[in-house]
Amino acid sequence: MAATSKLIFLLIQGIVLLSVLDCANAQGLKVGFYAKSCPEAEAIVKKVIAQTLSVAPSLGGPLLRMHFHDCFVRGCDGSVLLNSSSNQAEKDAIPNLSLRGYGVIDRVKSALEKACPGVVSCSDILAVVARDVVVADMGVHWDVETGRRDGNVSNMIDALRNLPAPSSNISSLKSSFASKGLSAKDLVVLSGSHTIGTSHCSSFTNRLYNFTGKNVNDTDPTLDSNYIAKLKMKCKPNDQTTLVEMDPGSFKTFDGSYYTLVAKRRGLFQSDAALLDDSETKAYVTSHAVPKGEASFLKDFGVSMVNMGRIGVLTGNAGEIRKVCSKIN
Ligand code: HEM
Ligand SMILES: *[C@@H]1O[C@H](CO)[C@@H](O)[C@H](O)[C@H]1NC(C)=O
Ligand SMILES: *[C@@H]1O[C@H](CO)[C@@H](O)[C@H](O)[C@H]1NC(C)=O
Ligand SMILES: *[C@@H]1O[C@H](CO)[C@@H](O)[C@H](O)[C@H]1NC(C)=O
Ligand SMILES: *[C@@H]1O[C@H](CO)[C@@H](O)[C@H](O)[C@H]1NC(C)=O
Ligand SMILES: *[C@@H]1O[C@H](CO)[C@@H](O)[C@H](O)[C@H]1NC(C)=O
Ligand SMILES: CC(=O)N[C@H]1CO[C@H](CO)[C@@H](O)[C@@H]1O
Repeated sequence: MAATSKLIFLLIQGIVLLSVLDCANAQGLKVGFYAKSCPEAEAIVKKVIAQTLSVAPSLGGPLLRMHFHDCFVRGCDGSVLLNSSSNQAEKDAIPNLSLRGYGVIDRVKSALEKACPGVVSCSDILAVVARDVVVADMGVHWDVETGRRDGNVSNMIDALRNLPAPSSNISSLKSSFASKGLSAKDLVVLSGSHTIGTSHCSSFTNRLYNFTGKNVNDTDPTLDSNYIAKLKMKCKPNDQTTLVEMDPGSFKTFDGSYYTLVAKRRGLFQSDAALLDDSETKAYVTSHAVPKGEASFLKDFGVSMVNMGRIGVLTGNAGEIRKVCSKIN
């Protein structure tokens, strides 16, 4: 090959390579994956979510949380949506007992199947829904990568092993996130999700009663004692049903007030309080516990959600596009 034609060949190769790298990350996800195959996909999701939240605003929290639970168990592959069949599915694991909103995902899926049958995966629906919930709750928009495909396995034991408990300390939270390729910054940023939604008393009553196991009146010293008194009025020991706003007064607004609460030792879970036990996560909490900290949190949140949305994804020919989100094809 003559020197010039060889150079041209290398140049073209370089351009092809660059354009491939440009629109897709290493795992084959990209923003606008459905632009050709289902151009209305994201608009359809947005519309169903807006309609849903206008009549049932409290579904925002569970719908955002669902993407987290999906991604931390077998990767973001829609496994959280599968019903139990021969085995017990993730849905039946204890941390999942409080997940709601499966019917909303089914409605989104039906609308998408009508527009573009067999094209949009259930795992991508969860990722786009999570973004739309945040936007609807007055958070900020980020571009969601799509192109995930759905897995065909869901089991309860995986959920129990992979989802961090609300009683987790900082070292186990950091190692849980690290095992998914997420950093301490992702941990502190994504925990900011607790600015919306509610929790069952049972997720934190251990901090209010018999914390040390010695005396029924022992409480968690890392929780503000005035706040303990308020929480005790709402939550009696062994209460399994009462719901408490995690960010009282603004639980429907996706803002930075989570960090103000945590800095005041009013984070609801031990996992929230634990963010003060590591220098990096603590610095993030304190520097965002001020009004001007909010904008940078909202920006960071989109970045960390994209990171979370890449965990263990199936792309290309792996997995399948489920027709119904609660069962494999
Ligand atoms: C860092 C480890 C985390 C722990 C230990 C944790 C734990 C919990 C617990 C125990 C609840 C209350 C469930 C209930 O009792 O009803 C909850 C609620 C929630 N979590 Fe987390 N979470 C963590 C991280 C995340 C992440 C990464 C996200 C999203 C990206 C998230 C989003 C939410 C939302 C939106 C709610 C409210 C759900 C509702 O309104 O029903 N959490 N979390
Ligand atoms: C999965 O379970 C839900 C709730 O029990 C039910 O409404 C739905 O129809 C089930 N899906 C399938 C495919 O059986
Ligand atoms: C953190 O929690 C893990 C798991 O429960 C435990 O093994 C570890 O000893 C705890 N670390 C500290 C510093 O308490
Ligand atoms: C407090 O916790 C200890 C240890 O778990 C338990 O043995 C005891 O029965 C509890 N006491 C009450 C009043 O719940
Ligand atoms: C717990 O506190 C209540 C109310 O202050 C008190 O009546 C009770 O005696 C205390 N119980 C114990 C075991 O200290
Ligand atoms: C699940 O998916 C894998 C890989 O895509 C495939 O080899 C396997 O046969 C599937 N299992 C079922 C039960 O569909
Ligand atoms: C979504 C889901 O499966 N929720 C169930 C969790 O467990 C409780 C108690 O067993 C059920 O009532 C919910 O339907």
